[in-house]
Amino acid sequence: MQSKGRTAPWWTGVLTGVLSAAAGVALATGLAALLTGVPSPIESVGNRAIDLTPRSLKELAIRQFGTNDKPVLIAGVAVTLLVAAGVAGWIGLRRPRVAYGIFAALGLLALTTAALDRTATASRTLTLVPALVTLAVSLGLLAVLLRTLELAPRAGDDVSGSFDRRAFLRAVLGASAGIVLGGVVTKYLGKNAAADSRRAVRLPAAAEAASAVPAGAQADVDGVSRFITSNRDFYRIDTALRVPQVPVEGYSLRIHGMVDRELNLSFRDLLKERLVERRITLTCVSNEVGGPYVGNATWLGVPVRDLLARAGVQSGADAVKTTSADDMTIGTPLSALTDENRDALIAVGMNGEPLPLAHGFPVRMVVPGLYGYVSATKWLVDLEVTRFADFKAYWTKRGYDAEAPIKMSSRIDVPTSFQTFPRDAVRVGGVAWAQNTGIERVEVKVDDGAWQDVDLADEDSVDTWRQWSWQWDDATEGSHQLTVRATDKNGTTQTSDRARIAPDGSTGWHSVQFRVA
Ligand SMILES: Nc1nc2c(c(=O)[nH]1)N[C@H]1C(S)=C(S)[C@@H](COP(=O)(O)O)O[C@H]1N2
Ligand SMILES: [Mo]
Repeated sequence: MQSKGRTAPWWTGVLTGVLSAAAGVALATGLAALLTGVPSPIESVGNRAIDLTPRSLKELAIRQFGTNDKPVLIAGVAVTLLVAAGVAGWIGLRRPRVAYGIFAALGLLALTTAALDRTATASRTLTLVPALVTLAVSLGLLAVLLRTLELAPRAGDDVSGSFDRRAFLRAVLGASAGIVLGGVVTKYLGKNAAADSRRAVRLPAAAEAASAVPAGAQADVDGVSRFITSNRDFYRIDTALRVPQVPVEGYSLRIHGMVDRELNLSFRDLLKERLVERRITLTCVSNEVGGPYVGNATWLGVPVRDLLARAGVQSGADAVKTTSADDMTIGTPLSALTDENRDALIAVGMNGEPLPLAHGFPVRMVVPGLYGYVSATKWLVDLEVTRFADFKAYWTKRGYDAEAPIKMSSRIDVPTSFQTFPRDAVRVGGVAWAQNTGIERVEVKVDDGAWQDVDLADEDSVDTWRQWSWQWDDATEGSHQLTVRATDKNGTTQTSDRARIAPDGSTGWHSVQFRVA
């Protein structure tokens, strides 16, 4: 018998909701970690959020959080869920049915987002299991906990009642144990089939190795980027909350569409092809002027044009649509892939190693001169020869241009913002790139002074960035601004017009404030 208008304290309800949801999600996350290609419920909700997020918000997230946008999104989803669950539990003290309803709705959200999750590579049925576990565990715990909170009349007291504290405590401990178990399984027992597979890969030597990097390619100024970006430092941009797991066992690349002969190549088949090594500077369209989303690596791979020639491209095709294991679609002009003067690669190696998992293991595409979102498909599984008129790629649907050559740009690495130099040692430097065309000239100016030519480091190739350095000999004390601009080998100088990253890449000059003391 429950006395009217009285319930257990509000916080017991909140705790009930939070613990029930957290235990359900934690156990499901542990389970997902044991299965290959099955996202956890939080990831599936996050993945859906990524695909539904308007472009402007994505740009904001990248600007605000950089490559941390993923942990921030995961935390956002988790906090929202726990708040909703806490409120549901609190309401449940008076109206248990409403609480069950809210939990059922959250479970339904988990189920739908799992069903729609394009990053899942396991079977649909398996993909739904974590969401079902979440639903069952959370609802079950909610029911158990809410029952322990029902008020029973105290002996000799018919006005107030009390709930069964021992039973409540037991249930709280049970739910907490579920959370700990899920966490431990996720952290220590989680499988990564792709990591295991990668460890076993031995790449053959290149049939055509890259030439040595020219000795003078690295600008001699402390703090300027390394000419070759290490795999660890290489920027990462993708929509994958969790890196897709694509073991080489069972891997196959399908080449089809407007071709005479469809090809299906296993990872071993690819390694038997003529592998060439090329240094290529990759750039993201999301790179703001002066931004970090650019990197230069040595890639090992099969020239795409070799495979296209074997497949036999039919007339009328003007595009290649590539698809990744996580269902990212990317459209690339066919001409860029068949161009004899630019080695577009189906890459398997990066800086002497198999591709890192986050950079597309086991196979990705790399095309000199095109922004990543129109060329650099990671976890590549499907290549279709087609026409631009016949499809829209992921980012094209979201307002970015279908074709996007990398825009010439230059960046100041030294000084960093508000760095202070002694007057006799104002040495600055950075990088400039104009893939496919090459950098001819870089100039800097201090404040509103005249443009001055810098020292250009040696060129490696037109497809790699070029470093530069400059010394300000008659430096004056005080605060200054350094600005840089580049000119390519066609004689075009970087425009000062500021363009935003959408729809086809930023423009403008990079400036940095510094001090001379
Ligand atoms: N599967 C997949 N491939 C992808 C992307 C992605 O989101 N998913 N992002 C592209 C973009 S926008 C860029 S700039 C490059 C970045 O490659 P990196 O992370 O190895 O630097 O990958 C491209 N390939
Ligand atoms: Mo990108």
